[in-house]
Amino acid sequence: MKTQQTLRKALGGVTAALVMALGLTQASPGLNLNFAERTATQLIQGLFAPAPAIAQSLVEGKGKVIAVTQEKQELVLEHEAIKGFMDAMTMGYKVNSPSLLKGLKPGDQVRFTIDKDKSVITKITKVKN
Ligand SMILES: [Cu+2]
Repeated sequence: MKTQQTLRKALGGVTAALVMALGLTQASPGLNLNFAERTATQLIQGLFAPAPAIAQSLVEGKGKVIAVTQEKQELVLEHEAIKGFMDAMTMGYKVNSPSLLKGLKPGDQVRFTIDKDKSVITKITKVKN
């Protein structure tokens, strides 16, 4: 495909530039060129790697805090429907860190992110009522 060739050409240029930049920072460029080239290649691959599976399993929702259960690291939320995941309901949900519960109290309107794979809330922020 033509676009792929163009992309590859462009990548080659970027790699070469990175190799030079990394090479210049090395004390003995000759010895470390392989290292620089490898590092540059890894950087490039990282840029074009598909998003990790974790990112795809995140869903966002909106709702109201009903209860905060610090000792169980759990929130009870009355939430709106989350498209493709859950209908509107009231439910208890674990948080992945107790710090997420800090400052939350019943009645707070919140936006939250759920990791579907791990079944935990990974992010929660208060919204103004
Ligand atoms: Cu639910």
